[in-house]
Parts: sequence; structure tokens; C-alpha cells
Amino acid sequence: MKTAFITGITGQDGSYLAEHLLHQGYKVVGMMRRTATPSTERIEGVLDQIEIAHGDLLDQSSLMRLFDEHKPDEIYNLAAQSFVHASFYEPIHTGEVTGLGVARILEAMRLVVPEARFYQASSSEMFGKVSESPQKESTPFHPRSPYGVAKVYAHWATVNYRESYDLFCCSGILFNHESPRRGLEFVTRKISEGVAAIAFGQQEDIALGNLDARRDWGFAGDYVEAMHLMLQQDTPEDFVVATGETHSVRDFCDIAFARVGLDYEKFVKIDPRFYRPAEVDLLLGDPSLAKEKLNWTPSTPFKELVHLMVDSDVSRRLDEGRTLQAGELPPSLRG
Ligand code: NAP
Ligand code: G4F
Repeated sequence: MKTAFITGITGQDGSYLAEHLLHQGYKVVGMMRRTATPSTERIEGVLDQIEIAHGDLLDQSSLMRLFDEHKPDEIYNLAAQSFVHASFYEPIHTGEVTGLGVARILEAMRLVVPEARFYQASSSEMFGKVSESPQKESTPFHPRSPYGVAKVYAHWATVNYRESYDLFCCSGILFNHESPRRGLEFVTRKISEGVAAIAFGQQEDIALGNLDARRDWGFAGDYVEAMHLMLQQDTPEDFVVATGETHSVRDFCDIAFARVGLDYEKFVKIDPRFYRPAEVDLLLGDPSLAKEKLNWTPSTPFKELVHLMVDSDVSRRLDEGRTLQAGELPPSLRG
């Protein structure tokens, strides 16, 4: 039985990847940092099937100790300070975790388990101010945030460990991927949760920033499959993972509010606090290489993704636990 070691196990992707790898017959070890209140909500369903290991990307010795203890065959580095907006206010911390943290884990792997295979969670934020569309593996990077800068460092560290030490290191350049497990601070979940709260009379409006930003949004459950496929190749390589479609934040609002029979224009307020010092205006990925070499394709269209997220936040509120049907209002909105 192969052992997979996942950092960021408590996050959105960590939870989906753990489920996927358990299905594939792996032993899964998930790394958690010590916090005053453990955040295991997303992995409640699999906690009894995985092993939790305590460590931190800020602490090199913890990574070396854990690799020695668990001897992983595959290492998925999903841990990061992952919120772009926060990175403008915590640039040093973001650099330490999201950037240098990857050098720490690569060095621990080189010294302790050099035969292991390594996946780095790279990001479309690295393309930033894009020089071509769609963006592919060869598109130059121009990051627009401390987060993007840290991810570029981490990406090149991953490529360098592959080239310098012949380690099996892959970087997945993933475009935005969402789900009902998405953190509440990210725009998609902020909208889906806000729509549900408004539909139930618990909130009056949603304050957002730039509605014209465009992203290539896919479903997280699909994207973790690509991570696993990358580590099953004969040779390590980097891949763009995306849907090949782009939509604006405004489009997301429109579909999300329409799902509960409401017009977004009446409920969305613009608040300059949610603008960023520098914006990434447009992201659109070209997943051709992943399709060709990994046989990977996304299976969740944009509208379906928006509905999935709104329905989840609505159904959590429904006493019966049933999912809202299209065009049907929650009981609190019925006349
Ligand atoms: P997420 O939900 O924010 O999860 C981040 C994880 O990192 C959490 O488990 C968090 O633990 C952990 N973490 C933070 N600081 C740590 C530290 N110092 N040591 C150890 N663990 C630490 O992020 P996600 O959406 O699942 O994304 C997973 C990875 O993919 C991230 O690296 C992200 O930057 C990258 N990525 C995401 C997307 C996307 O659209 N979702 C796209 C491209 C790349 P706590 O629970 O303790 O906070
Ligand atoms: O949902 P977001 O915060 O995601 P962002 O910045 O694209 O980053 C996410 O995707 C990256 C992949 O490209 C990951 F690497 C990263 O870890 C993270 O998962 O913002 C999306 C867009 C931005 O243009 C932002 O300015 O939505 C715009 N936006 C407008 N109003 C807002 C808001 N974003 C947030 N978070 N909150 C708002 O009120």
C-alpha cells in the first residue's frame, strides 16, 4: 500500500484529495499545524481513515521528523497562506509559508526521502498581469501580489529540485477551483453563503469589490484528480489545470442570485475595502497538455458549480436538509 503525505489537509483541496486517495487505496497521512482550535471540519468524514501528523511549513525539523517517521511515497504540498487579499497585509508571513515553506519541504524530501514523488500547488496567480490568453505552461509569469510572488519562488524551487537533484517534482499550475468547502473569504463562497443568508432573511446585502475581474473557475473535486495523475507519470512535468472558460465575478453573482429567484443588482453593494492594491484582471487557462498527457478533463460546468455552491449553503439552512430546486424559493421567502 502506497503512503501519501498531504500538507494542508484541513483546507479545501486537502479534504478532497484525501478522499480521492483513500478511494485509490492509499494510506493517507495528513499534516496539521498546531492551532488553539483545530479546524478539522472539512475532514470529519475521513478522520477515522487517515493519520494526522503534527507539523508546520515554518518548522524544517518537523518536516524532516515526519518524513522519517512515515516514509511517504508521494508528498502533496497543499499548505499555504492562500488568500491573495491577506497577502498584501501579511507579505512577510505569506513569503515565509507560501514561498520559503516549499524550500523547507523540498530540502526535507531531498535529505530524508529522495525517492518520494512531490506535488507543488502552484497557482494561476503567477501569471498575474497576463501577457497572452489563454495562459499555458510556457506563458511568462508576472505576479501581482505578495502571494503570487511567493508562489513563483515556490514554483521555481520545485523545478530546480527536479533539475538539480533529479527528484520527481511536479508543479500543478491550477486555476481557481471552488466547492461548498471553499473558505468563506474567497469571492465565490462569500457570494453563495451571502445569497443563502439573504434568501433566509439573515442578511440584507453582500459587500464586494471588483465585479469585473474574470477567473477560470472549476470544481475542486475534479482538480485533485489531476494532482494525483501528475505523480503517476513516467517523468515529472508541470501542468496547467483549468476549464478553458472565463467568467466575471458579476456573472457569478447573476447566476447565484437567480438560483433563489433574486436579482443580484438589488443586493450587491460595492465596498472599496475589497479592492486590491493590484488586481489580476483576467485568468483563462489552456488545459490542453493535461488533457493530452494526463487524460484529464474537468467535469463540472460553470453554472453547475455556482448552483452546487448555492444549493449547499441553502440546504444547510433548510430544516429538512433537502436541496433547493431551481426556481423554488426557500420557505422564508414564500409569500
Ligand atoms: P486553503 O483551503 O486555504 O488551505 C490551506 C491549508 O494550508 C490549510 O490546511 C492550512 O491549515 C494550511 N496551512 C497554512 N499555513 C500553514 C503552515 N504554516 N504549516 C502547515 N499548514 C499550513 O487552500 P486550498 O484552496 O485548499 O488550496 C490548496 C493549495 O493550492 C494552496 O497552496 C493554494 O495556495 C493552492 N491553490 C489553490 C487554488 C484554489 O483556487 N483553491 C488555485 C491554485 C493554487 P489551517 O487549517 O491550520 O489554516
Ligand atoms: O476569490 P478570490 O479571493 O480568489 P483569487 O484572488 O483569484 O485567488 C484564489 O485563486 C488563486 C488561483 O488563481 C489561488 F492561487 C489562490 O490561493 C486563491 O484560491 O478573488 C477572485 C476575484 C479577485 O479578482 C477579487 O478582486 O474576485 C474579486 N473580488 C471582488 N470582490 C473579491 C471580492 N474577492 C474576494 N475575496 N472578496 C470580495 O469581496
